[in-house]
Amino acid sequence: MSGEELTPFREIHESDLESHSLKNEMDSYGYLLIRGLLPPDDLNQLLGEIARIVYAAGWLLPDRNPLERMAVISAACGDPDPSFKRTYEEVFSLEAFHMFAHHPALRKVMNLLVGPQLLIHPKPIARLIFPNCERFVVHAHQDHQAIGGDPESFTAWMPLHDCPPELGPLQILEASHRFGLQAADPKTGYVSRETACGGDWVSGQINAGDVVIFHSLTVHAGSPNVSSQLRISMDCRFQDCGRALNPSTLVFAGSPNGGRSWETTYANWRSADLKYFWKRMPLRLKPSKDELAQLAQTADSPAMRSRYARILSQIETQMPG
Ligand SMILES: O=C(O)CCC(=O)C(=O)O
Repeated sequence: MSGEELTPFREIHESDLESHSLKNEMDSYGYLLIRGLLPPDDLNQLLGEIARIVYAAGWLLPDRNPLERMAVISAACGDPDPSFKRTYEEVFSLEAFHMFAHHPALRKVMNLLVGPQLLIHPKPIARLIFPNCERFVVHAHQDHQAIGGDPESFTAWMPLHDCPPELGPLQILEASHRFGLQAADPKTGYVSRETACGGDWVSGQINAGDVVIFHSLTVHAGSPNVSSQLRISMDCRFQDCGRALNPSTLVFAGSPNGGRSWETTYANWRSADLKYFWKRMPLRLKPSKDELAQLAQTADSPAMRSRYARILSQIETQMPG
């Protein structure tokens, strides 16, 4: 379903922000669309760095300005294609990409919503969405299904350029966070749109600088990108650091050896300020280290036992003792 057919988002302008109304809006509808929060220059700088990487990968037409993001259709790829992963790793390793999740404007809103003990989850996600490829559309799901920890956590979704309906902006099932974890396909985590509980599906144009913030139980999806351009957006997650945190948000549980690590991610960073920033915070891991050790012995499948063992060993390295 394209964003054009849906009910428009409720929206708040950056100049009208105050804690009380943000919390009320979130409680009532499960999301906030804040218009004009992020400065265009900051977005353009990050967009430029990402566009250079995807241009060099051959994803964009060579005779066009990379900032136009005109896609080479024959290069279309997405997770888990190896060609996608190679380029994604370069984007993920950008210092500017991680810094963006700590942008003061984003922090200010998150402090209003979450309180002063703000934890920014350290692994933001870049969405590099080729047009006209159904298999890259993210279908309806709840982030809590994958992220775990305390459900009182929030995702901020922001395009790095204007995102009209044809570029595939986010869609939200209003008030769906009020129904707890909803039935999902165990393999994909997708929730059926036909049976999902909530109010109206809402969507519409989301401009550069706008941010959609939603609760971890809010059902949401990407819209199909039916344009000729790559859609580049990022999403990152936030919570109160006193609430339970899934340790997998701090490590690379899918990378046994030689894959991504924080050391490979940090290899070309100029500043140490954001490296392992969470180690300086009092965190409440759930499962705890002891529970991880138990799960590494008792989880149902060998794959899950190895996964827990990998999480534990990376957590022990980060936080010995
Ligand atoms: O950007 C998309 O298409 C999907 C984003 C999403 O599912 C998320 O931010 O959790």
